[in-house]
Amino acid sequence: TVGKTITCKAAVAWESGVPLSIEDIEVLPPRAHEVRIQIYYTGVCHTDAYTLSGKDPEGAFPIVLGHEGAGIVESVGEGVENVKVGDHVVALYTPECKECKFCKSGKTNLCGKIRATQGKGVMPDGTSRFRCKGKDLLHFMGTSTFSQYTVVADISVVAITPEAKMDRTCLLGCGITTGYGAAVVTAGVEKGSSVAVFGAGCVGLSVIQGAIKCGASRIIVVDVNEKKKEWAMKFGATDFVNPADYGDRPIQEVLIEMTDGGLDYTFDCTGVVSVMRAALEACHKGWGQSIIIGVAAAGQEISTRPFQLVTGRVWKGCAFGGIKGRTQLPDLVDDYMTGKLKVDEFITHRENLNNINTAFDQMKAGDCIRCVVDM
Ligand code: NAD
Ligand code: AHE
Ligand code: ZN
Repeated sequence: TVGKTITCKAAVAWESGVPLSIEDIEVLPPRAHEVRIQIYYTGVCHTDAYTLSGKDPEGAFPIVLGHEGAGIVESVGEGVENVKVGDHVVALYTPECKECKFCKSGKTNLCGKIRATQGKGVMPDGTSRFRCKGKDLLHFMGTSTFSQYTVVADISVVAITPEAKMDRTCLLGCGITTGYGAAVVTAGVEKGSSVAVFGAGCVGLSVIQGAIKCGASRIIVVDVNEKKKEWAMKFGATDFVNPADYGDRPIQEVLIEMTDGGLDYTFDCTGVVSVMRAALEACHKGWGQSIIIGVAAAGQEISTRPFQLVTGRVWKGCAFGGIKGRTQLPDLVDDYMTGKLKVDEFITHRENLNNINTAFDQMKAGDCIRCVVDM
């Protein structure tokens, strides 16, 4: 198939707010510095549902969604040196070129090289590699993992050990890495710290893992879904707080009281702007840091009294946990292989590509941490 167009199945989002439809699509060969990957497994993340809903200002249609995928390199274009045919890989929605001012700054994992075209849903040369029913389909987050074959920029892919099962490693393409990295890299939680995690989905539970790795002594999980208590405790939280148990009382007040003045670190893993505010205000005066991970809908804004920052609280955020995919993801996979990082535990549901819309329904139902789709 090298150099040829491949026809395969993909879940196509023709327009916003409508379920995905399984189509035969054509996937063109990779051009220079591009890689064609056979996707074996993909996770479904809330961000896919968010873009499908039409609330993402960057969302455009028709598009092949999906950004949490693992597979094997089928072919490579001219000049590709970082991966070869047969490599087991994870797709990276946060690429790493190692050359741009972002990559060289040592201050961020955000890479600037292809961000503009990625946001427009096209490959770095401005065109698409997907065709269906005579139309071009857009790419999503530089990855489009809801297709049996996808084409990505070479900087948007990393090879990992073939020993790791792909139905697990796909989850390192977003949710798990995001939460874990937010605690370990972005916040740099110190030993003995107190931490509050708002939202115990895949991202929040992964923040717990990261906080434990850093030696946090108290980890309070806040979630409106009582069923998440068991999940939080299983991952090592020390306390669970359900805001519904406190009526109208602002939850930041409850947390400040529980912790003698507030937390060292808080994480928003909900995407709800009022929760982001509570997370910031639950931080300890003088040094508490709040990290925004959740993606809020278009038009939503955060607010607080500036006094909260004047008195030493820090508000920040991260994408992909601040993790540099090509440099750091292989080590995370190794941590998984040696039992230092939980991954299997996150998989609560499985579906085949034909039933991918069921995976979206499960995600909304509240008892799903991650659904892995077998391509
Ligand atoms: P999820 O839906 O599985 O988990 C969210 C949790 O938040 C749920 O358990 C829900 O009950 C809880 N919640 C909702 N409203 C709440 C409230 N008002 N107070 C307390 N808890 C509340 O989602 P997820 O897959 O874990 O993702 C979490 C968020 O992170 C989403 O917004 C997603 O789009 C975003 N995300 C961001 C990045 C990034 O790189 N920044 C990466 C992955 C996901
Ligand atoms: N496109 C949206 C923002 C969506 C967003 O914030 N995406 C995160 C990853 S979420 C993964 O589940 C991200 O990587 N952000 C950094 C970036 O460069 O996109 C919007 O509001 O326009
Ligand atoms: Zn995601």
